[in-house]
Amino acid sequence: MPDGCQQGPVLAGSAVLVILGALFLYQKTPQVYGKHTTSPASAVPLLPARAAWFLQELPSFAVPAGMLARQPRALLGQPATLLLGLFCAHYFHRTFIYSLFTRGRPYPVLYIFKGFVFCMGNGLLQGYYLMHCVDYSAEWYTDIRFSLGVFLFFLGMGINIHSDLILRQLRKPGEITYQIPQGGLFTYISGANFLGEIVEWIGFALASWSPPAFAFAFFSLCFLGMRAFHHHRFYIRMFKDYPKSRKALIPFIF
Ligand code: NDX
Repeated sequence: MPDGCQQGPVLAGSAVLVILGALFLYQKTPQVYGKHTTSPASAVPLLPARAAWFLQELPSFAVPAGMLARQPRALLGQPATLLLGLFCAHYFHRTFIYSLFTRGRPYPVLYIFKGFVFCMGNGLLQGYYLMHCVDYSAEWYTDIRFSLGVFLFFLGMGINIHSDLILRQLRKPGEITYQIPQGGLFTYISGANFLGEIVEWIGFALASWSPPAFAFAFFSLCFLGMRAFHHHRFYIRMFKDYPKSRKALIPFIF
C-alpha cells in the first residue's frame, strides 16, 4: 500500500457504508420518495425530480472527476485511473443524463440534502482509495477479477439504463401515475433497474478488489434490494392483474 494512504478514514468510511446497508435490511418501511411518498405534496418542501437528482448525484461525479483531472498524464493508463473513470462514467450518466430525462414526481428537499452528503462521502471514499491507496501491477489488466468485474460492470450498466428507460416511457411528461412495467428484465422481476445497478457495483468491486468498492456494492445490494422488495409489494397491492410469476429482485427465485 502506498505511503500516503490514510487507512483509518478509509476503513471508517467503508464500515459506515456496510452498517448503513445492514440497517436498511432491518427497516420494514420503505424510504419515503417516489412511489412510497406518504405525506401530501404540501406537507414537506419538494423540488422537481430533475433538479433533485442532478443536485443529489453531482458530488458522486464531480469529486472523483476532480481527483482524476489532477492526476499526472503519465498515470492516465493505469488500472486505478481507468477504474475511477468507470465510476465517473456511471455518475456522469446519472447526474447529467438520467436527471435530464427523468419523469419522476417531485422529491423531498431533505432527501436531496442527505443524498448529497452520501454521494459526496462515497465519491471521496472511492476516489481517495483508488488514487492514494492502491498500486495495481500491470498484470492486473489480465487478472480474471478485473476482466470479469469490468464485464459485469458494463452488463449491469446496460440493464440499469435500459430498465430506467422502460420506466420513463410509462409516462407522458407531467404525469405521475404508475403502470405495470413490461419488457426487458421487468418480465421476470419488479426491480430490474435495481438488479442492473447491483450487478454493476459488484462488477466494480471485483475489478477494483478494494474494501470501499465492496462496501458500496454491499450497501447497494441492501438499499436497492429492499427497495425492489417494497416496489414488488406496492405493485401486488395496486394491480390485481400483476403477473404472478414475477419476482422482486432475482428472476425465478426471490
Ligand atoms: N441515490 C443511491 N437514510 C439515493 C438518494 C436517496 O444513488 O439518509 C442511494 C442513490 C438517498 C440514498 C441514495 C441513500 C440513503 C439516503 C437516501 C435519502 C435518505 C436516506 C441518504 C443516495 C438516508 C438513513 C437516514 C437511514 C441514512 O414518481 P417516481 O419517482 O416514483 O417515478 C419513478 C419512475 N417509476 C415509474 N413510472 C411509472 N410507472 C411505474 N411503475 C414506475 N416505477 C418507477 O421511474 C422514477 O422516476 C423512475 C425510477 O424510480 P425507481 O423507484 O424505480 O428508482 P429510484 O429509487 O428513484 O432510483 C433511480 C435510479 C435507479 O437506477 C437506481 O438503481 C439508482 O437510481 N439508485 C438509487 C438509489 C441508490 C443507488 C442507486 C445505489 O445505492 N447505488
